[in-house]
Amino acid sequence: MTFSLPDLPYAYEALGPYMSRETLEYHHDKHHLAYVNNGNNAVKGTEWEGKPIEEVIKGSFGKNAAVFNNIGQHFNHSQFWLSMKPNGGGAIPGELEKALVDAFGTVEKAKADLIQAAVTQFGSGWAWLALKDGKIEITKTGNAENPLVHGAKPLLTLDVWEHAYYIDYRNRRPDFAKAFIENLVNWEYVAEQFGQK
Ligand code: MN3
Repeated sequence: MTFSLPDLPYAYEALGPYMSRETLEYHHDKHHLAYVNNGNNAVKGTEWEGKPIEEVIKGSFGKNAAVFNNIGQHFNHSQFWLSMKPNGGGAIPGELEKALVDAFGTVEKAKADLIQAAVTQFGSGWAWLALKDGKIEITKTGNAENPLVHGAKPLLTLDVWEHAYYIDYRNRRPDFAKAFIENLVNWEYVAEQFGQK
């Protein structure tokens, strides 16, 4: 069994004007596809061939850079597409909203902390809302790293590699992070992930 590129859960134009068709064509059809293809090649003949994705990621972390980087990026991007929806950002489902208030004081503070994590991740990487030991946390990781290798479950995934925003925002990563939080996040998906804790 090999890994395959998931379809986007919305049309290419659906996230405009916050994320363009052109960005999605490059990001999903070219960048993500390359991680899938390179990951399948890297896994071939290793102890991780045919294993579930989370097992591949946790097992290859620090042991096999080609496997970890490509399969990690496949996982991260799959989560990223699901973390967005057209007309996103609105109301947060009750139980998740309560958990965010418990963890960060206010929803606005949680959003601000997430934007701050995205902006301060130096170089390529990711910002996350994750669940660890029953608690919601905001983290950032470099390159392909993700919460799985730190014993946490990703709830919300924000790609801050330049390829995620350069076509639409050029160097303005803070504007991209703000647009993601305010206009793109699929809070129902995040709540669903939180509910499965
Ligand atoms: Mn990316």
